[in-house]
Amino acid sequence: MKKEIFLEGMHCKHCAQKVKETLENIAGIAKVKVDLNKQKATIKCLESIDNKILTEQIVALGYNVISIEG
Ligand SMILES: [Cu+2]
Repeated sequence: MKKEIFLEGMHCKHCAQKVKETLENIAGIAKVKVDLNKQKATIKCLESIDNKILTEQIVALGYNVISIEG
């Protein structure tokens, strides 16, 4: 299962890395790719993950979630 998370507020490589690490730590997420230029995180999940959880984790870091697709 693949999901695309469209974000707002990542300014540099460190932001992207923080988002990547946070998403990687969520149980059920197998692979995370963060594209800083596109402000997008692509995740591969092994099980269904509630979008609310993804949003909460990202907002807690200080970034906004515009939408989640997939
Ligand atoms: Cu940054």
